Amino acid sequence: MTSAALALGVTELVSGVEANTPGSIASVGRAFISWAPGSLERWAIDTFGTGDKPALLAGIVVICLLLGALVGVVAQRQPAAAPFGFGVFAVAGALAALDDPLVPTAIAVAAPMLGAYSGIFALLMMRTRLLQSTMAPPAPPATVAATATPSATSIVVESPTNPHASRRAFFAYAGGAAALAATAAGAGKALRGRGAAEQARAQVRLPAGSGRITTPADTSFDAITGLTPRITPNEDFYLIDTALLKPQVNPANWKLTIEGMVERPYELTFDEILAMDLVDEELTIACVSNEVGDDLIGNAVWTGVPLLDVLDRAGIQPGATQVAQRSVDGWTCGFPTELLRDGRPALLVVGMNGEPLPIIHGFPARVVVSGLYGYVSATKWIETITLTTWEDFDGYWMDKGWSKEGPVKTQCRIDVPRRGRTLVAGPAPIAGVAWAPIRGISKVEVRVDEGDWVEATLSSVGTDFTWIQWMAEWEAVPGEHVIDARATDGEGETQTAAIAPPAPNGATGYPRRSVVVEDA
Ligand SMILES: Nc1nc2c(c(=O)[nH]1)N[C@H]1C(S)=C(S)[C@@H](COP(=O)(O)O)O[C@H]1N2
Ligand SMILES: [Mo]
Repeated sequence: MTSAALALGVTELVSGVEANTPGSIASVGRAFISWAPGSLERWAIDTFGTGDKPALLAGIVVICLLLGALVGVVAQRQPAAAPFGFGVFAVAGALAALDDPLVPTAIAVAAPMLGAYSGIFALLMMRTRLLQSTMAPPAPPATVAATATPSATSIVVESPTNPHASRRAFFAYAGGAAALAATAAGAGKALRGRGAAEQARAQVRLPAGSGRITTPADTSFDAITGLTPRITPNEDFYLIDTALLKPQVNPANWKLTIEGMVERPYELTFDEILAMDLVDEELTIACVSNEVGDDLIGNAVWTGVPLLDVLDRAGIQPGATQVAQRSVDGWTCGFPTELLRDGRPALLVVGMNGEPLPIIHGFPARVVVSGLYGYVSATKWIETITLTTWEDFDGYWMDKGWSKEGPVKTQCRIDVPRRGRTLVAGPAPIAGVAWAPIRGISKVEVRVDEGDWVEATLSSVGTDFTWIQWMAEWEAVPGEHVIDARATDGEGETQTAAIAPPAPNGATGYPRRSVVVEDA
């Protein structure tokens, strides 16, 4: 087990030699996520979720250590098990790393190999100690001097021969190897996160005034305790992606390539993007896997260049019906080119709520397209935009049970009364948010205990591209109640009551809140 830890540690150390390269453990995790069947993958992303997925990484480490322990036990009888067992590990690790576009090939191969070599070496060394400790009677003192070179053979020859000494030596070696493993893993981590991306981000200056809400800001609804604020602060913004370790992109070594069915393929540096005409758009984006009533949705002021400006510079060819995108970590998606010309905001984004794009949200640049779920449009850490045809390209989620087109469905959420709160009888607000980006919201209604629908008051909001806050007065009477809500979009279409799960193209049904009201 210790030798397996050493193997992992050395592997992580070697892969840390190149800054910002994921370690093999992370690559295995990535491979697990992307090779898993769609449903399991969805589960893993939702469960390990919205943070950094440490649970998955810890799980991989524990499984490796347990398998390592097994190899150790078998190797006690059969030393050949050591090279065999670790060899299998190394090959699996290398395959996962080779599949990871963020890992250079040399490191993908060298890191697990050196790791495995360290593991085998440590295991065989400890095995020798252990065998000697159980050997009786003690063999005569070794005649080969302890000055022999520290190779595997010399260790066998110059070993102490007293069983107790051997046992002590075994534990000393095991302890030493464990300490070395921890040091190596730690050093690898430190090397990797040299922070070039974070430093570069700290130096980015967006145009003065970026991130301001451009339409009249009615903040009166923000006073309702528990109601979602109109603008989602960056630190509260939902986080969904397949990346176990967020790509650390140094904009100095990055460019965006525009290629495919265009007249003049070209590349844009980060500075060139910043020098273009940047605009601010307040836009709500949502994840297709958001359940009714859940919070994989957020609203921010995005600063960026209209995507059409970027693509027109390359000259889009007439037959190019799909805008395909790829991130530095190999994630892909695509949407119909015609959506760029129907009036919806579609941006190459560099700023979020007045700040440079946070690393976890795609620094240095990402795409945001109003009215489309993130899985078909919102590439973070974007690297390539390829104009192609609708038939010729399928994005990452396409063969995993999700629809090729991903328009955001009309939906609303009840925030107040808050979940799990007991109310006191009397006036109580019912409030929440509603969205139907690009169509806008014309009406929200609520009902209590499946009674008559009552129209809620809408906060004033300037565009059809954001969610709106809504509120209704309610005289709460003692007892248990259920509250439902439904939204109607700007085209007069009311959201459906039919319950559907997120797959393949977004959950439907009315949001419902159960409340208990006590006597005043
Ligand atoms: N590179 C990359 N970009 C990605 C994804 C991803 O897995 N990798 N996930 C997409 C999905 S499914 C969503 S919903 C949004 C979420 O963006 P956020 O994490 O900034 O909220 O990012 C999109 N962009
Ligand atoms: Mo998503």
